[in-house]
Amino acid sequence: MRTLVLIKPDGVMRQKIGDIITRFENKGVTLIGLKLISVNKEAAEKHYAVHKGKPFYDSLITYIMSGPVVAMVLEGKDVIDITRKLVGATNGAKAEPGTIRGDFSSGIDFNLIHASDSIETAQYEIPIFFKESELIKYERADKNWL
Ligand code: FUP
Repeated sequence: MRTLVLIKPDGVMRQKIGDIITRFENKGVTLIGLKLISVNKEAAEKHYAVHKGKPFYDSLITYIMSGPVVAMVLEGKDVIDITRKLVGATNGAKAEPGTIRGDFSSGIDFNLIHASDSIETAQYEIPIFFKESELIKYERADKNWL
């Protein structure tokens, strides 16, 4: 199972890349794709198509295009649920302490990170940012302990 994670421009600008990736590494999922990108309009609109027409859609598109984004693909058993738990609730004000949003975000406008919410969503989102050839297949050396 795979999921797409984006560290959004506020996360990059606030120097949280290392902290966020460390949490995923520590938890035991496998990082199989990683890049620093500028999200163009086409990718932004495709990624957020599900929110088209909602009042926050335009600001969402502006936000994701406002600076560098770290895109990654994580792989592992139950990786979607595990990742969503580590990310926390959408609104940082309500996210539990210990989660990424709970620790670093205090609102909904800038909540640092995106993570796919289902297998179908992951299958839709991953190809927006990665070619299959950019995903590296390997096993973690500590896999038997995780
Ligand atoms: P999440 O899956 O937790 O990232 O949340 P959603 O897919 O529901 O929302 C995607 C992004 O839209 C959020 F990161 C923030 C933004 N959003 C708002 O700004 N206002 C809302 O009411 C809901 C979402």
